[in-house]
Amino acid sequence: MTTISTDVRTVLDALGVTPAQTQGGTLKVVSPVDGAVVAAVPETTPAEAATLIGQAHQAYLEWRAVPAPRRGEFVRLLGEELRAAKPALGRLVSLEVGKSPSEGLGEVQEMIDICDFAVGLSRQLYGLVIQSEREDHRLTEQWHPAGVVGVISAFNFPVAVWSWNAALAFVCGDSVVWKPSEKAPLTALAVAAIMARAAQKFGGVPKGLLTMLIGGREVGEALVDDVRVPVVSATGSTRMGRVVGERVARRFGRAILELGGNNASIVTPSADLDLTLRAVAFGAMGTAGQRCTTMRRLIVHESVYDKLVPKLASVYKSISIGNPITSDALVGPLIDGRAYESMQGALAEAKKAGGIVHGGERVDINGPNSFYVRPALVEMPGQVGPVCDETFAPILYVLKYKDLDEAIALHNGVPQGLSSSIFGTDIREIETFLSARGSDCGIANVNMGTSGAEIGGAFGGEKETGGGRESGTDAWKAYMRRQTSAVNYGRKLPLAQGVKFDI
Ligand code: UN1
Repeated sequence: MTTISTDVRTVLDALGVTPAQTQGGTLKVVSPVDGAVVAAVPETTPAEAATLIGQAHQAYLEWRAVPAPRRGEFVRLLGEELRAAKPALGRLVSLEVGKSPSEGLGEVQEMIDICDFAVGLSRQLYGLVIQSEREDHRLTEQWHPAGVVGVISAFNFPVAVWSWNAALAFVCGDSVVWKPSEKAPLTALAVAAIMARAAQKFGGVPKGLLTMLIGGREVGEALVDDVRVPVVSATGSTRMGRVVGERVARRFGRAILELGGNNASIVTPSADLDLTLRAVAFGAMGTAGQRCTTMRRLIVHESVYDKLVPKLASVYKSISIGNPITSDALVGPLIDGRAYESMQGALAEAKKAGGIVHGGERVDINGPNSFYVRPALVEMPGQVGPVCDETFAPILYVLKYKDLDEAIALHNGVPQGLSSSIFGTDIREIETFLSARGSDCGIANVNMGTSGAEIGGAFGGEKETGGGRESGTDAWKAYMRRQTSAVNYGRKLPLAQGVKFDI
Protein backbone atom coordinates (compact mmCIF):
# COMPACT_ATOMS: atom_id res chain seq x y z
CA MET A 1 0.00 0.00 0.00
CA THR A 2 1.37 3.42 -0.80
CA THR A 3 1.50 5.84 2.08
CA ILE A 4 1.37 9.61 1.94
CA SER A 5 5.16 9.62 2.54
CA THR A 6 5.88 7.45 -0.48
CA ASP A 7 3.45 9.52 -2.53
CA VAL A 8 5.29 12.67 -1.48
CA ARG A 9 8.66 11.16 -2.41
CA THR A 10 7.40 10.05 -5.82
CA VAL A 11 6.09 13.53 -6.59
CA LEU A 12 9.27 15.18 -5.29
CA ASP A 13 11.34 12.89 -7.53
CA ALA A 14 9.20 13.86 -10.50
CA LEU A 15 9.72 17.53 -9.68
CA GLY A 16 13.47 17.23 -9.17
CA VAL A 17 13.74 17.66 -5.39
CA THR A 18 16.42 15.33 -4.04
CA PRO A 19 16.14 13.21 -0.86
CA ALA A 20 19.06 15.16 0.65
CA GLN A 21 16.89 18.29 0.53
CA THR A 22 14.05 16.71 2.47
CA GLN A 23 15.66 14.29 4.89
CA GLY A 24 17.69 14.47 8.06
CA GLY A 25 16.79 18.06 8.84
CA THR A 26 15.09 19.67 11.80
CA LEU A 27 11.96 21.02 10.15
CA LYS A 28 9.39 18.23 10.27
CA VAL A 29 6.77 18.40 7.57
CA VAL A 30 3.42 16.93 8.51
CA SER A 31 0.85 16.16 5.86
CA PRO A 32 -2.58 17.25 7.08
CA VAL A 33 -4.06 14.47 4.96
CA ASP A 34 -3.23 11.84 7.60
CA GLY A 35 -0.98 13.62 10.07
CA ALA A 36 2.12 11.65 9.05
CA VAL A 37 5.57 13.20 9.12
CA VAL A 38 6.56 13.14 5.46
CA ALA A 39 9.89 14.97 5.51
CA ALA A 40 12.51 16.56 7.76
CA VAL A 41 13.93 19.51 5.90
CA PRO A 42 17.27 21.13 6.81
CA GLU A 43 16.78 24.66 8.10
CA THR A 44 18.63 27.85 7.26
CA THR A 45 20.46 29.47 10.18
CA PRO A 46 20.31 33.26 10.64
CA ALA A 47 24.04 33.45 9.73
CA GLU A 48 23.40 31.55 6.50
CA ALA A 49 20.43 33.82 5.88
CA ALA A 50 22.70 36.86 6.00
CA THR A 51 25.06 35.27 3.44
CA LEU A 52 22.17 34.31 1.19
CA ILE A 53 20.72 37.81 1.32
CA GLY A 54 24.17 39.08 0.32
CA GLN A 55 24.10 36.74 -2.68
CA ALA A 56 20.64 37.93 -3.57
CA HIS A 57 21.87 41.50 -3.48
CA GLN A 58 24.71 40.60 -5.86
CA ALA A 59 22.21 38.88 -8.14
CA TYR A 60 20.09 42.03 -8.23
CA LEU A 61 23.12 44.13 -9.21
CA GLU A 62 23.54 41.93 -12.30
CA TRP A 63 19.89 41.30 -13.06
CA ARG A 64 18.92 44.98 -13.08
CA ALA A 65 21.20 45.46 -16.09
CA VAL A 66 19.37 42.81 -18.16
CA PRO A 67 16.76 44.48 -20.43
CA ALA A 68 13.26 44.04 -19.03
CA PRO A 69 11.86 42.13 -22.08
CA ARG A 70 14.75 39.71 -21.69
CA ARG A 71 13.88 39.29 -18.01
CA GLY A 72 10.37 38.63 -19.27
CA GLU A 73 11.73 35.83 -21.44
CA PHE A 74 13.02 34.18 -18.27
CA VAL A 75 9.58 34.46 -16.68
CA ARG A 76 8.03 33.07 -19.87
CA LEU A 77 10.26 30.01 -19.49
CA LEU A 78 9.30 29.77 -15.84
CA GLY A 79 5.65 29.70 -16.94
CA GLU A 80 6.46 26.95 -19.45
CA GLU A 81 8.16 24.86 -16.76
CA LEU A 82 5.20 25.40 -14.48
CA ARG A 83 2.86 24.21 -17.23
CA ALA A 84 4.92 21.03 -17.56
CA ALA A 85 5.03 20.55 -13.79
CA LYS A 86 1.38 21.43 -13.14
CA PRO A 87 0.08 17.90 -12.42
CA ALA A 88 2.95 17.03 -10.07
CA LEU A 89 3.12 20.39 -8.32
CA GLY A 90 -0.66 20.50 -7.92
CA ARG A 91 -0.53 17.09 -6.32
CA LEU A 92 2.27 18.14 -4.01
CA VAL A 93 0.16 21.11 -2.90
CA SER A 94 -2.64 18.64 -2.07
CA LEU A 95 -0.27 16.35 -0.21
CA GLU A 96 1.48 19.07 1.73
CA VAL A 97 -1.43 21.34 2.69
CA GLY A 98 -4.48 19.14 2.05
CA LYS A 99 -6.18 20.97 -0.83
CA SER A 100 -8.56 19.13 -3.15
CA PRO A 101 -6.92 18.08 -6.45
CA SER A 102 -8.83 20.73 -8.35
CA GLU A 103 -7.75 23.45 -5.93
CA GLY A 104 -4.15 22.19 -5.91
CA LEU A 105 -4.08 22.42 -9.70
CA GLY A 106 -5.89 25.75 -9.58
CA GLU A 107 -3.13 27.13 -7.45
CA VAL A 108 -0.51 26.17 -10.05
CA GLN A 109 -2.72 27.66 -12.77
CA GLU A 110 -2.66 30.90 -10.81
CA MET A 111 1.15 30.79 -11.00
CA ILE A 112 1.07 30.22 -14.75
CA ASP A 113 -1.39 33.08 -15.19
CA ILE A 114 0.76 35.56 -13.28
CA CYS A 115 3.80 34.52 -15.32
CA ASP A 116 1.87 35.30 -18.52
CA PHE A 117 0.81 38.62 -17.06
CA ALA A 118 4.38 39.46 -16.03
CA VAL A 119 5.74 38.59 -19.49
CA GLY A 120 3.43 41.22 -21.02
CA LEU A 121 4.41 43.66 -18.35
CA SER A 122 8.09 43.19 -19.15
CA ARG A 123 7.52 45.20 -22.34
CA GLN A 124 5.66 47.91 -20.47
CA LEU A 125 6.64 49.08 -16.97
CA TYR A 126 5.63 52.45 -18.32
CA GLY A 127 6.85 55.75 -16.99
CA LEU A 128 5.38 59.16 -17.69
CA VAL A 129 6.22 62.31 -19.57
CA ILE A 130 4.97 65.30 -17.62
CA GLN A 131 4.49 68.80 -19.05
CA SER A 132 7.21 70.98 -17.61
CA GLU A 133 6.50 74.56 -16.53
CA ARG A 134 10.02 75.54 -17.59
CA GLU A 135 11.18 76.42 -21.11
CA ASP A 136 13.32 73.75 -22.84
CA HIS A 137 12.81 71.25 -20.08
CA ARG A 138 11.62 67.69 -20.16
CA LEU A 139 10.08 66.19 -17.05
CA THR A 140 9.70 62.43 -16.81
CA GLU A 141 9.03 59.68 -14.36
CA GLN A 142 10.76 56.37 -14.77
CA TRP A 143 10.84 53.11 -12.86
CA HIS A 144 13.97 51.29 -11.79
CA PRO A 145 14.42 47.92 -10.10
CA ALA A 146 14.07 48.18 -6.31
CA GLY A 147 16.58 45.55 -5.18
CA VAL A 148 16.06 42.38 -3.17
CA VAL A 149 12.41 41.57 -2.56
CA GLY A 150 11.68 39.48 0.54
CA VAL A 151 8.64 37.24 0.26
CA ILE A 152 7.04 35.68 3.34
CA SER A 153 4.23 33.32 2.36
CA ALA A 154 1.61 31.34 4.24
CA PHE A 155 0.70 27.65 4.13
CA ASN A 156 -2.69 28.11 2.50
CA PHE A 157 -1.40 29.32 -0.87
CA PRO A 158 2.10 27.96 -0.48
CA VAL A 159 3.22 28.63 -4.05
CA ALA A 160 0.74 30.96 -5.81
CA VAL A 161 1.38 33.87 -3.47
CA TRP A 162 5.11 33.51 -4.03
CA SER A 163 4.55 33.68 -7.77
CA TRP A 164 2.43 36.84 -7.59
CA ASN A 165 5.40 38.51 -5.98
CA ALA A 166 8.26 36.75 -7.73
CA ALA A 167 7.00 36.91 -11.33
CA LEU A 168 6.56 40.67 -10.98
CA ALA A 169 9.82 41.12 -9.09
CA PHE A 170 11.81 39.24 -11.75
CA VAL A 171 10.50 41.30 -14.66
CA CYS A 172 11.00 44.44 -12.57
CA GLY A 173 14.71 43.58 -12.25
CA ASP A 174 14.68 42.48 -8.62
CA SER A 175 15.98 39.34 -6.96
CA VAL A 176 13.83 37.41 -4.50
CA VAL A 177 14.52 35.93 -1.09
CA TRP A 178 11.66 33.67 -0.11
CA LYS A 179 10.76 32.49 3.36
CA PRO A 180 8.02 29.93 2.75
CA SER A 181 5.68 28.83 5.50
CA GLU A 182 7.26 26.35 7.93
CA LYS A 183 4.23 24.20 7.20
CA ALA A 184 4.92 24.05 3.47
CA PRO A 185 8.64 23.93 2.62
CA LEU A 186 8.29 21.03 0.15
CA THR A 187 6.26 22.91 -2.42
CA ALA A 188 8.79 25.73 -2.08
CA LEU A 189 11.70 23.38 -2.76
CA ALA A 190 9.81 22.09 -5.79
CA VAL A 191 9.35 25.63 -7.10
CA ALA A 192 13.07 26.27 -6.68
CA ALA A 193 13.80 23.13 -8.75
CA ILE A 194 11.32 24.25 -11.43
CA MET A 195 12.91 27.67 -11.49
CA ALA A 196 16.37 26.15 -11.83
CA ARG A 197 15.17 24.37 -15.00
CA ALA A 198 13.81 27.61 -16.41
CA ALA A 199 17.12 29.31 -15.58
CA GLN A 200 19.04 26.61 -17.41
CA LYS A 201 16.87 26.99 -20.51
CA PHE A 202 17.36 30.74 -20.30
CA GLY A 203 21.11 30.22 -20.42
CA GLY A 204 21.72 30.95 -16.76
CA VAL A 205 20.59 33.62 -14.33
CA PRO A 206 22.68 35.28 -11.61
CA LYS A 207 23.27 32.97 -8.65
CA GLY A 208 20.97 34.11 -5.90
CA LEU A 209 18.17 35.41 -8.13
CA LEU A 210 15.92 33.19 -6.05
CA THR A 211 17.11 32.28 -2.59
CA MET A 212 15.17 30.42 0.04
CA LEU A 213 15.28 30.73 3.79
CA ILE A 214 13.79 27.59 5.27
CA GLY A 215 12.75 27.81 8.87
CA GLY A 216 10.76 29.75 11.40
CA ARG A 217 10.66 33.12 13.05
CA GLU A 218 14.43 33.60 13.34
CA VAL A 219 15.15 33.51 9.63
CA GLY A 220 12.00 35.53 9.00
CA GLU A 221 13.40 38.21 11.29
CA ALA A 222 16.76 38.11 9.55
CA LEU A 223 14.95 38.92 6.31
CA VAL A 224 12.69 41.57 7.78
CA ASP A 225 15.53 43.45 9.49
CA ASP A 226 18.08 43.38 6.65
CA VAL A 227 18.63 46.81 5.09
CA ARG A 228 19.67 45.11 1.85
CA VAL A 229 16.02 44.10 1.40
CA PRO A 230 14.17 47.27 0.39
CA VAL A 231 10.81 45.53 -0.14
CA VAL A 232 9.23 42.87 2.07
CA SER A 233 5.98 41.31 0.93
CA ALA A 234 4.31 39.33 3.71
CA THR A 235 1.16 37.24 3.66
CA GLY A 236 -0.27 35.83 6.86
CA SER A 237 -1.98 36.83 10.07
CA THR A 238 -2.53 40.40 11.19
CA ARG A 239 -0.43 39.62 14.27
CA MET A 240 2.54 38.63 12.06
CA GLY A 241 1.97 41.59 9.73
CA ARG A 242 1.98 44.10 12.54
CA VAL A 243 5.43 42.89 13.60
CA VAL A 244 6.75 42.79 10.03
CA GLY A 245 5.26 46.18 9.15
CA GLU A 246 6.74 47.87 12.21
CA ARG A 247 10.18 46.34 11.82
CA VAL A 248 10.41 47.09 8.11
CA ALA A 249 9.23 50.66 8.72
CA ARG A 250 11.86 51.13 11.43
CA ARG A 251 14.57 50.78 8.81
CA PHE A 252 12.53 52.70 6.17
CA GLY A 253 11.90 49.65 4.01
CA ARG A 254 8.66 49.12 2.14
CA ALA A 255 6.24 46.46 3.30
CA ILE A 256 3.52 44.96 1.12
CA LEU A 257 1.14 43.39 3.63
CA GLU A 258 -1.61 40.94 2.80
CA LEU A 259 -3.06 39.97 6.15
CA GLY A 260 -6.26 38.75 7.72
CA GLY A 261 -9.66 38.94 6.10
CA ASN A 262 -13.09 38.75 7.69
CA ASN A 263 -14.94 38.76 4.44
CA ALA A 264 -18.67 39.22 4.27
CA SER A 265 -21.39 38.89 1.68
CA ILE A 266 -24.71 40.69 1.77
CA VAL A 267 -27.77 38.84 0.45
CA THR A 268 -30.38 41.40 -0.63
CA PRO A 269 -34.11 40.78 -1.23
CA SER A 270 -33.59 40.62 -5.03
CA ALA A 271 -30.85 37.94 -4.89
CA ASP A 272 -31.01 34.81 -7.01
CA LEU A 273 -31.07 32.45 -4.05
CA ASP A 274 -30.04 29.35 -5.96
CA LEU A 275 -26.90 31.06 -7.28
CA THR A 276 -26.31 32.57 -3.84
CA LEU A 277 -26.45 29.14 -2.22
CA ARG A 278 -23.83 27.72 -4.58
CA ALA A 279 -21.57 30.75 -4.25
CA VAL A 280 -21.77 30.75 -0.47
CA ALA A 281 -20.94 27.04 -0.37
CA PHE A 282 -17.69 27.53 -2.30
CA GLY A 283 -16.83 30.83 -0.63
CA ALA A 284 -17.29 29.61 2.92
CA MET A 285 -16.37 25.92 2.74
CA GLY A 286 -13.90 25.75 -0.16
CA THR A 287 -10.26 25.12 0.89
CA ALA A 288 -11.80 24.13 4.27
CA GLY A 289 -12.22 27.81 5.07
CA GLN A 290 -8.48 28.42 4.89
CA ARG A 291 -8.27 31.19 2.31
CA CYS A 292 -7.66 34.72 3.36
CA THR A 293 -10.61 35.48 1.08
CA THR A 294 -12.90 32.83 2.63
CA MET A 295 -16.43 34.08 3.27
CA ARG A 296 -16.74 34.36 7.03
CA ARG A 297 -19.90 36.43 7.48
CA LEU A 298 -23.21 36.31 5.64
CA ILE A 299 -25.50 39.28 6.14
CA VAL A 300 -28.97 38.25 4.98
CA HIS A 301 -32.07 40.43 4.49
CA GLU A 302 -34.89 39.41 6.81
CA SER A 303 -37.25 38.80 3.85
CA VAL A 304 -35.07 36.01 2.41
CA TYR A 305 -33.46 34.70 5.60
CA ASP A 306 -35.94 31.85 6.13
CA LYS A 307 -35.73 30.82 2.47
CA LEU A 308 -31.94 30.76 2.34
CA VAL A 309 -30.57 29.80 5.74
CA PRO A 310 -32.37 26.43 6.24
CA LYS A 311 -31.26 25.38 2.74
CA LEU A 312 -27.73 26.44 3.54
CA ALA A 313 -27.86 24.46 6.79
CA SER A 314 -28.81 21.34 4.84
CA VAL A 315 -25.92 21.90 2.38
CA TYR A 316 -23.62 22.16 5.39
CA LYS A 317 -25.03 18.88 6.69
CA SER A 318 -24.46 17.01 3.43
CA ILE A 319 -21.24 18.52 2.05
CA SER A 320 -18.62 15.86 1.32
CA ILE A 321 -15.67 15.87 3.69
CA GLY A 322 -12.77 13.56 3.00
CA ASN A 323 -9.25 12.66 2.07
CA PRO A 324 -8.23 15.03 -0.75
CA ILE A 325 -5.94 12.42 -2.28
CA THR A 326 -8.18 9.37 -2.40
CA SER A 327 -11.65 10.88 -2.58
CA ASP A 328 -13.36 13.63 -4.52
CA ALA A 329 -14.62 15.31 -1.37
CA LEU A 330 -15.12 19.06 -1.54
CA VAL A 331 -13.80 19.72 1.97
CA GLY A 332 -10.38 18.46 3.01
CA PRO A 333 -8.53 18.67 6.32
CA LEU A 334 -7.56 21.62 8.45
CA ILE A 335 -3.83 22.25 8.43
CA ASP A 336 -3.24 21.01 12.00
CA GLY A 337 -4.54 20.49 15.52
CA ARG A 338 -4.04 24.13 16.44
CA ALA A 339 -6.37 25.19 13.66
CA TYR A 340 -8.92 22.70 14.98
CA GLU A 341 -8.60 24.04 18.51
CA SER A 342 -9.00 27.64 17.43
CA MET A 343 -12.09 26.65 15.46
CA GLN A 344 -13.59 24.92 18.50
CA GLY A 345 -12.67 27.90 20.67
CA ALA A 346 -14.45 30.29 18.32
CA LEU A 347 -17.53 28.07 18.19
CA ALA A 348 -17.69 27.87 21.99
CA GLU A 349 -17.45 31.66 22.19
CA ALA A 350 -20.13 32.03 19.54
CA LYS A 351 -22.49 29.81 21.57
CA LYS A 352 -21.78 31.85 24.65
CA ALA A 353 -22.71 34.97 22.69
CA GLY A 354 -26.07 33.42 21.76
CA GLY A 355 -25.16 31.77 18.45
CA ILE A 356 -26.93 28.70 17.09
CA VAL A 357 -24.25 26.38 15.70
CA HIS A 358 -24.93 23.94 12.86
CA GLY A 359 -22.05 21.50 12.26
CA GLY A 360 -18.46 22.22 13.29
CA GLU A 361 -17.73 18.81 14.74
CA ARG A 362 -14.64 16.73 14.06
CA VAL A 363 -15.03 13.98 11.47
CA ASP A 364 -12.77 10.94 11.66
CA ILE A 365 -11.44 10.40 8.15
CA ASN A 366 -7.85 9.41 8.70
CA GLY A 367 -7.21 8.77 12.36
CA PRO A 368 -6.27 10.92 15.33
CA ASN A 369 -3.39 12.87 13.78
CA SER A 370 -5.40 14.56 11.07
CA PHE A 371 -8.10 17.16 11.64
CA TYR A 372 -11.15 17.00 9.42
CA VAL A 373 -14.22 18.96 10.43
CA ARG A 374 -17.73 19.54 9.25
CA PRO A 375 -17.90 23.21 8.30
CA ALA A 376 -19.93 25.28 10.74
CA LEU A 377 -22.84 27.59 10.00
CA VAL A 378 -23.54 29.82 12.97
CA GLU A 379 -26.68 31.95 13.26
CA MET A 380 -25.73 34.94 15.39
CA PRO A 381 -27.97 37.42 17.19
CA GLY A 382 -25.56 40.23 16.29
CA GLN A 383 -22.02 41.08 15.25
CA VAL A 384 -20.52 40.14 18.61
CA GLY A 385 -17.86 37.86 20.07
CA PRO A 386 -15.79 35.90 17.57
CA VAL A 387 -17.65 37.38 14.56
CA CYS A 388 -15.20 40.27 14.55
CA ASP A 389 -12.15 37.95 14.40
CA GLU A 390 -10.62 35.97 11.59
CA THR A 391 -10.62 32.30 12.63
CA PHE A 392 -8.77 30.38 9.93
CA ALA A 393 -11.30 27.57 9.65
CA PRO A 394 -14.66 26.95 7.94
CA ILE A 395 -17.03 28.97 10.13
CA LEU A 396 -19.70 31.13 8.52
CA TYR A 397 -21.55 33.53 10.83
CA VAL A 398 -25.00 34.50 9.64
CA LEU A 399 -26.59 37.81 10.58
CA LYS A 400 -30.00 39.27 9.72
CA TYR A 401 -30.61 42.83 8.51
CA LYS A 402 -33.53 45.12 7.70
CA ASP A 403 -32.14 47.85 5.42
CA LEU A 404 -29.09 48.23 3.26
CA ASP A 405 -27.48 50.99 5.34
CA GLU A 406 -27.59 48.67 8.34
CA ALA A 407 -26.13 45.83 6.24
CA ILE A 408 -23.27 48.02 5.01
CA ALA A 409 -22.57 49.24 8.54
CA LEU A 410 -22.38 45.63 9.74
CA HIS A 411 -20.31 44.72 6.73
CA ASN A 412 -17.75 47.43 7.39
CA GLY A 413 -17.92 47.10 11.16
CA VAL A 414 -14.94 44.76 11.58
CA PRO A 415 -11.22 45.54 11.77
CA GLN A 416 -10.34 43.71 8.53
CA GLY A 417 -10.98 44.86 4.95
CA LEU A 418 -9.94 42.31 2.34
CA SER A 419 -12.85 40.98 0.28
CA SER A 420 -16.59 41.40 0.11
CA SER A 421 -19.61 40.69 -2.06
CA ILE A 422 -23.27 41.41 -2.58
CA PHE A 423 -25.99 39.22 -4.06
CA GLY A 424 -28.89 40.92 -5.83
CA THR A 425 -30.27 42.36 -9.05
CA ASP A 426 -31.44 45.76 -7.82
CA ILE A 427 -29.03 48.16 -9.47
CA ARG A 428 -29.49 50.81 -6.76
CA GLU A 429 -28.44 48.40 -4.03
CA ILE A 430 -25.57 46.92 -6.05
CA GLU A 431 -24.13 50.27 -7.06
CA THR A 432 -24.49 51.63 -3.52
CA PHE A 433 -22.44 48.68 -2.28
CA LEU A 434 -19.76 49.45 -4.88
CA SER A 435 -19.82 53.20 -4.22
CA ALA A 436 -17.65 55.21 -1.83
CA ARG A 437 -20.21 54.68 0.93
CA GLY A 438 -20.41 50.95 0.29
CA SER A 439 -17.90 48.17 0.92
CA ASP A 440 -14.65 49.35 2.51
CA CYS A 441 -12.69 46.36 1.20
CA GLY A 442 -9.96 45.99 -1.42
CA ILE A 443 -12.17 43.54 -3.31
CA ALA A 444 -15.93 43.98 -3.85
CA ASN A 445 -17.78 41.41 -5.95
CA VAL A 446 -21.32 41.13 -7.22
CA ASN A 447 -23.29 37.88 -7.46
CA MET A 448 -20.34 35.75 -6.49
CA GLY A 449 -18.51 34.93 -3.30
CA THR A 450 -15.57 36.69 -1.73
CA SER A 451 -12.84 34.23 -2.74
CA GLY A 452 -11.31 33.07 -5.99
CA ALA A 453 -9.94 36.32 -7.39
CA GLU A 454 -8.30 36.39 -10.83
CA ILE A 455 -4.69 37.52 -11.08
CA GLY A 456 -5.49 40.48 -13.38
CA GLY A 457 -6.84 42.61 -10.56
CA ALA A 458 -4.81 44.10 -7.74
CA PHE A 459 -5.13 41.80 -4.73
CA GLY A 460 -5.18 43.04 -1.16
CA GLY A 461 -7.21 45.02 1.29
CA GLU A 462 -7.58 47.82 3.78
CA LYS A 463 -7.47 48.32 7.55
CA GLU A 464 -5.95 45.34 9.39
CA THR A 465 -5.57 43.52 6.09
CA GLY A 466 -2.53 45.74 5.72
CA GLY A 467 -3.13 47.93 2.67
CA GLY A 468 -0.78 46.11 0.28
CA ARG A 469 -1.64 45.21 -3.29
CA GLU A 470 -0.14 42.30 -5.21
CA SER A 471 -0.67 40.61 -8.56
CA GLY A 472 -2.43 42.55 -11.33
CA THR A 473 -2.95 46.09 -12.67
CA ASP A 474 -0.20 48.40 -11.40
CA ALA A 475 0.81 46.36 -8.34
CA TRP A 476 4.21 46.05 -10.06
CA LYS A 477 5.02 49.61 -9.02
CA ALA A 478 5.61 48.43 -5.44
CA TYR A 479 8.51 46.31 -6.71
CA MET A 480 10.32 49.22 -8.35
CA ARG A 481 11.64 52.58 -7.32
CA ARG A 482 10.23 55.69 -8.92
CA GLN A 483 12.52 58.35 -10.25
CA THR A 484 11.43 61.80 -11.33
CA SER A 485 13.82 63.31 -13.80
CA ALA A 486 13.99 66.91 -15.08
CA VAL A 487 16.25 67.62 -18.07
CA ASN A 488 17.23 71.12 -19.15
CA TYR A 489 18.13 71.11 -22.85
CA GLY A 490 18.31 74.92 -23.15
CA ARG A 491 20.98 77.48 -22.35
CA LYS A 492 18.99 79.34 -19.73
CA LEU A 493 18.39 78.16 -16.18
CA PRO A 494 14.76 78.94 -15.40
CA LEU A 495 13.86 77.97 -11.86
CA ALA A 496 10.60 76.32 -10.88
CA GLN A 497 7.92 78.47 -9.29
CA GLY A 498 9.51 81.51 -10.99
CA VAL A 499 12.19 81.80 -8.31
CA LYS A 500 15.02 84.21 -9.22
CA PHE A 501 18.62 83.50 -8.21
CA ASP A 502 20.86 85.39 -10.66
CA ILE A 503 24.53 85.57 -9.83
C1 UN1 B 1 -4.87 33.78 0.06
O1 UN1 B 1 -5.75 33.13 0.62
O2 UN1 B 1 -3.83 34.12 0.69
O3 UN1 B 1 -8.71 35.04 -4.28
C2 UN1 B 1 -4.89 34.14 -1.36
C3 UN1 B 1 -8.41 33.91 -3.89
C4 UN1 B 1 -7.11 33.32 -4.38
C5 UN1 B 1 -5.97 33.81 -3.55
C6 UN1 B 1 -6.14 33.74 -2.08
N1 UN1 B 1 -6.92 33.69 -5.76
O4 UN1 B 1 -9.12 33.25 -3.15
